[in-house]
Amino acid sequence: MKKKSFLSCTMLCCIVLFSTIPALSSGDGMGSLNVDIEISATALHEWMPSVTYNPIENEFLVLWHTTGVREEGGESMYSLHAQRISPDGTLLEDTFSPLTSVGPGRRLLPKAAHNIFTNQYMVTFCMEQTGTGWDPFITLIESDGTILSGPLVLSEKPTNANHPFIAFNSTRREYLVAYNDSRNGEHDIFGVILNEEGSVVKEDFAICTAEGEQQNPFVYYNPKNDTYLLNWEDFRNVSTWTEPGDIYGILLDGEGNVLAKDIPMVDFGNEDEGGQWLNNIAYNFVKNEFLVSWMDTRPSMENVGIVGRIIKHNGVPGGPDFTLVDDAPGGQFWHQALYLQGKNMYCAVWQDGRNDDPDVDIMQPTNSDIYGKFLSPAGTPVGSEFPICTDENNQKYTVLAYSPLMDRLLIAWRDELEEEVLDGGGSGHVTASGGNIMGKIYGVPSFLTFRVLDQETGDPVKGALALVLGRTMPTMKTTNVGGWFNIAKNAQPEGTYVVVLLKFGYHMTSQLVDYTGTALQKTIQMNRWR
Ligand SMILES: [Ca+2]
Ligand SMILES: [Ca+2]
Ligand SMILES: [Ca+2]
Ligand SMILES: [Ca+2]
Repeated sequence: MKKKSFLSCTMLCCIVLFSTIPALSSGDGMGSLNVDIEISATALHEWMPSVTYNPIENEFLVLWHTTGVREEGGESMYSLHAQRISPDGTLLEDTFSPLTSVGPGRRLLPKAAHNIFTNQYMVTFCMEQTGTGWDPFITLIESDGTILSGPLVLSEKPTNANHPFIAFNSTRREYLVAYNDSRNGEHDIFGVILNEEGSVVKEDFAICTAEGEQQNPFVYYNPKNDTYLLNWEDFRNVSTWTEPGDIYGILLDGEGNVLAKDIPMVDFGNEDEGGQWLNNIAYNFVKNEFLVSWMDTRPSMENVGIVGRIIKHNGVPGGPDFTLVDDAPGGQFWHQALYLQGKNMYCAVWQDGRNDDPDVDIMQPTNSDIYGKFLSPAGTPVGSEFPICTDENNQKYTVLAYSPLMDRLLIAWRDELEEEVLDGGGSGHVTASGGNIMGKIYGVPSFLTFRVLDQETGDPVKGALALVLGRTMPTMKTTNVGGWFNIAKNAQPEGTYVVVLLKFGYHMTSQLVDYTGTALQKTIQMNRWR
């Protein structure tokens, strides 16, 4: 043991020494890796993808629902589907369904939240049942897609619940699911808190029951304060959701109690107010504040654009709202934004009409595309907007998730198809059309990606120090919660490298690897002291 300790000390001294050497010049940047993925292109009509990143397995989960090409009320009409995707864009195993069976009811809008403690996903969706109509459900699945429990109905009322959204509470190891339903007449926002086994902790409770319609809740969990920020489309000031509404929000504590109620995220009552729909929330871990954003039709916009606002951790606006995306011709709307840890930037992706016929109705586009941009923590542009998909016809409903380990985004969307047989309904109030789910890995290429596992248990070894030495400056990394570390490609010369791993309680481990110019991917096992 003494000899090992001496070796470890020597290594640590080396690390201290090496860490004083300045870093190499910048390597390949964001977007140098750009991989197109056909996620699902069956004869069914694929709709509305959602994407979740799993830091334990270092992979993405994409969920969607399908319609069409089936008998009315038949077994698999409106079914749910899932696909695991690696950070290099490889489809992992086959598509699977997060439901054990498919009944006669239609089901749609699946969204997942990942639990880093159990490495499971809770999936929420809406399903149509005889007697009660649309109800919100959850199901619990393993990271490999194995179904553990569910479907469990969260609220069974004949009130057309819809637009479910889910967030994981990493402090309490619970989930909050929010949705809208009309048990009180017009749509209100309700929620349920569940534990990580899928049992209800706080039964179906009212989140916003203001006058008029409130719908389409978005939920973000803030682990620093153990709070949830929600926002939704709010039509308290108009007669229905097709008229120009607003975005309101609420701040809840970890138990679901109200901390700040009726947060008007967009100011109502000014001349330039316009209509707001399609809300989003991103969370800046460093500043402990939120970027909320939405589609906006205010008269000062060129056509339709995206507007955002900083909301502080206590629910108070950090300043006035500002234009996030509006520079190009045509409409920019269906969007998602998130914060990129480590980069200290936001990324937004959206459906863009700049390449479409200028006279086209925004709701009936003929050539919409997907674009993206990076933004500073204050919401100002970083670099120029970049095209993500400008293929013929319509690309819509774009979403994204981020792997901080790989510094890569998975961006997914629906590619509308004219040639697919149009048989069967659309998706809710959305017009029927054929389509597929397509995607892109957009990010930074790798030099080396390793996963470190305990030899005995096979569990990830997190917090291990990894030192990579060779024909370039030494690089030091720490393994993440899944035992992974990754080094970005940075003009490393081909040749032999040595990877040294250190962690208290484990024998020092080293491995020689040959780098031939293509990304190295390996698993290393570490042995515990005895
Ligand atoms: Ca209401
Ligand atoms: Ca408004
Ligand atoms: Ca297009
Ligand atoms: Ca299809």
